[in-house]
Amino acid sequence: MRILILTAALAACACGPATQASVPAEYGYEVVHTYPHDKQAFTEGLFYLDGFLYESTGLEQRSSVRKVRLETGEVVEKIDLPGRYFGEGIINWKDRIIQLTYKTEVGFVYDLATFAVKNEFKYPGEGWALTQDGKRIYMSDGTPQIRVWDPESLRETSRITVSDAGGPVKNVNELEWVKGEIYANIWGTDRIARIDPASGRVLGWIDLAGLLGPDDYVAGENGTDVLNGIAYDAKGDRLFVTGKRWPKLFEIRLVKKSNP
Ligand SMILES: [Ca+2]
Repeated sequence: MRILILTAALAACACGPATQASVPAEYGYEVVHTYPHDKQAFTEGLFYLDGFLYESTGLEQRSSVRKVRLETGEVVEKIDLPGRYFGEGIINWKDRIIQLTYKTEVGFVYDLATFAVKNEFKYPGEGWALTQDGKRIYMSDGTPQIRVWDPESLRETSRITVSDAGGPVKNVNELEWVKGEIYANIWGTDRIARIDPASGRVLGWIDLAGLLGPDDYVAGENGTDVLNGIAYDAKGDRLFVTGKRWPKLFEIRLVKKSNP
């Protein structure tokens, strides 16, 4: 019997290397380009499409959806939300833009070309961010859960729980689908999680500390706020990040940190 137990214990030890392999990789960054960003824009949603950035801004009385020229920051299309709404994540689907609001449980659908409001829809709970993979829409609500939606009906079909070795990851915010992974800003931090959409497991952490330099920070209630906003140009393989009321938007390249 003792031999049997020993054999079982040895077999259990074989799990060691597999556990080690599941430790998320750590990434830093290099800045490839710096672009202007509206320092009044309280960025809540961001995506890239055909040469332009589409951005949603938050705060009551201040919320909008904008189409922005990447190189200059020029706003070429804009719609303001009714003052009671706090705009949150946006994403394109076919000829539409879909937008969440923070606590009002109402989403808006706009015409991608004209920004005309096409319709509204409802969902329960808070709305934080949206992205899509060409088949499904992914929606964050500030919890470790990412909701999976059917893009036509905007109905929930399943959920993903984001976790790493420390357990569920809270404050999952702005999302971006990047080469088969979901990238997510973790609210209130300088970190982006690279998430496996199948398991919810964090595959890697991107550390963006120091991206916005101290000279670009404005202190105070209406000053510079947190990192938020990820957009990916799949054709050009370009990754863009910015933050709430940041004067700059950055194209970055990830740099894997060496293992400790
Ligand atoms: Ca995004």
